[in-house]
Amino acid sequence: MIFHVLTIFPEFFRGPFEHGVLRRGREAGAVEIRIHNLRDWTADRHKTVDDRPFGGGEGMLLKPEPIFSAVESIWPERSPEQKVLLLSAQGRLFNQEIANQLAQMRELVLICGRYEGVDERVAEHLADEELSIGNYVLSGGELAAAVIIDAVTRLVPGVLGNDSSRLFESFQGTGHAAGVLDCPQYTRPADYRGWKVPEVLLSGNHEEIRKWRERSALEKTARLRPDLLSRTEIQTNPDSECSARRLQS
Ligand code: 9D3
Repeated sequence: MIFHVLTIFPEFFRGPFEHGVLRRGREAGAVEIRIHNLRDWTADRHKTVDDRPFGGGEGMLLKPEPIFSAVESIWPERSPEQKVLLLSAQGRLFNQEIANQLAQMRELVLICGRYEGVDERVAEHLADEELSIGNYVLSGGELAAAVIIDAVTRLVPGVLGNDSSRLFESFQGTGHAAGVLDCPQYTRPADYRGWKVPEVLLSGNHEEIRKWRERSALEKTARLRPDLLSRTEIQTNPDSECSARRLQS
């Protein structure tokens, strides 16, 4: 998989891809990340990438010409396995299902929005998808591009040593089994500052551990992510056993 990133801050991407899964993916030759400076596609002496909005208003917008020139020079033609993504606050909300779909592509261009936004003709006539990573205000698309590259890279075959988590998540729309969060997990020491690991986890009773994990995962989901449970069918019986099953979305 090749990721092209189009940005006015190429230096921003010095760090994020040098660690962990992203670094391994690149070293294994499974992914390649090419950073492109938008200013390289300007035609004027001042390398202008922005301009004022027609109709008035605060701030500046990214102009269309350098963005179209860059994408058209990276890909003179486009195949169905090459997608252009515009990262903007107005985009469709990125999620695990979109990550799974993007991981099927051969090559992606990620256009990082900046200032007050991007001339709408980029969204209408150049990008295949306009994506946001969440309902909060960022100062540009660079962090969003890094988030999407991380989420997609770990789904690319040959990036994770052990395939199981990758395959598992690719069956789930959200990455949460049956619409439930992971259960709380503990490692040593068994007593840290007087905060003790739940006794059952030290008991060696695998059936009791399984029940505790299922119940505590449901409790935690209800507390932190009740939205996930609205799509989950929960069954309980008198020995306080419970199980959750994801309903069809
Ligand atoms: C008048 C409201 N504007 C500023 C408060 C809207 C606005 C313009 C430009 C909000 C954010 C931005 C810059 N953000 C992005 O380019 C962006 C983004 C985001 O802000 N949130 C979540 N995902 C993304 S992806 C790109």
